[in-house]
Amino acid sequence: MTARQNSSTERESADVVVLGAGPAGLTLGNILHAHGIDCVVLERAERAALQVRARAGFLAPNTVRTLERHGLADGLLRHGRPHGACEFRTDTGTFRLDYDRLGRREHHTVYPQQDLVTDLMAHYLDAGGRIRFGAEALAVHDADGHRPTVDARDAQGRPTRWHARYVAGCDGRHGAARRSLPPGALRHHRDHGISWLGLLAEAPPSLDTVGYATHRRGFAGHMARTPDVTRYYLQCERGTPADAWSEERIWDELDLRMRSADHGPLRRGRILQRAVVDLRSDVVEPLRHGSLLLAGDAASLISPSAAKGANLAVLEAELLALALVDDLAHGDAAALDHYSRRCLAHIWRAQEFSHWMIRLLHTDSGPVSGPDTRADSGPVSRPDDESFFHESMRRSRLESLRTSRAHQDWFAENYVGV
Ligand code: RFL
Repeated sequence: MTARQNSSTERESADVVVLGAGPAGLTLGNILHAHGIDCVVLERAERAALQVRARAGFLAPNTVRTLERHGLADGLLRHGRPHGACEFRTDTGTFRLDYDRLGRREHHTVYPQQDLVTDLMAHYLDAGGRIRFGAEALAVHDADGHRPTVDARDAQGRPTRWHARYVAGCDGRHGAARRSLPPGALRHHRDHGISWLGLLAEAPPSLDTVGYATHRRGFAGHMARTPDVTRYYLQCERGTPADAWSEERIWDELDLRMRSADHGPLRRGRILQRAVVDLRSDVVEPLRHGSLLLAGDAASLISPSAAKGANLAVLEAELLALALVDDLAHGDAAALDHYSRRCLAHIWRAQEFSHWMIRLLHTDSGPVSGPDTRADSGPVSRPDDESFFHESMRRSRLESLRTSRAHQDWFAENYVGV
């Protein structure tokens, strides 16, 4: 349904205009479309680019169940791999937690985010859903009323105005939804002051677990993605350009921090992608502003330390979709009224655990960028330093996780939970 508005602006409409085709927008679009709700997804990127954009990969059991409930889990059930253990390598020793035998005895499913996005797009389009690729949302207007509009630019650069009943802002951290929030919206922001060099290596996993290494030179992490591709993280100094380190230096540093001398060398390979991630938390409150509703990264940013971002996005998208169906198909607005409060409870719980993980995994002394001249143990700082106090607490937290079954159960429950 397209009409000319004024001389050059296309005018289009849908009951729900979804901004962004990431895990949040596509889960939402699929559920709405399956319930007969008129919706469209506006996505700035082209389809091919979305299918190779590697990000998260650990799906929580709740995420899998949510996608299963809506017939969206075929690919991940066929190709995803169960994962239920992590290993902590520290200067006081190494220990492994089989979290699938602790807490709720649940495991992750490893399935790369770009594969999930590819599946969700195919499912939605095959069912007759509308996505406008190359369409960038610029601003949301009149969200305080019942007829919000979205100004967008289509793939050819032509201005388009979308008329909607609701706008779902699933366009991530820098999207138009966040930019269009009214002045009263709160943003709770925390910069953890820590940066990671996120790497995707064309190399088989070197451990059969997630690997978390705390080291005086900084944190290093290992996460399986596929049998041939592994994600690594290396803590780096804030402001480090992503291409500052040579591949050889990256692998040497990973070997050092992961303590390969004790555990065997990492399986090296070409670095396929690299990006610097500044660890930040950011929560918008509330998530509903009249007819504009936020989900996924647009609603809250969470550091990747506990693999929660994509999982929260799917969970929120389902809650939002079902609330919109209640309202638009059945005239019942109660779930929509509670949407923000319900999501924020999950978001803050995930933020708290992610924050706990950040404090567990980073020493005050790292990251160190020069050559390694110090031994791998011994005092990190003088006993009168504040950093000594923090470091002692961090070590105590690790020791408690290593030895206390109650603490391990708590960890397992939170690690797989959203
Ligand atoms: P997404 O996936 O960012 O999707 C938002 C979509 O909106 C589009 N978009 C717009 N479209 C139209 N108009 C505009 N103005 C638009 N602006 C943006 C974008 O092109 C995009 O397609 O958000 P969503 O759906 O909320 O999903 C959230 C997850 O993607 C995110 O939480 C995680 O991927 C975070 N994350 C990671 N999480 C983990 O748990 N483990 C990881 O290893 C991990 N690695 C990562 C990550 C996020 C990264 N980014 C965003 C910097 C690595 C990276 C590089």
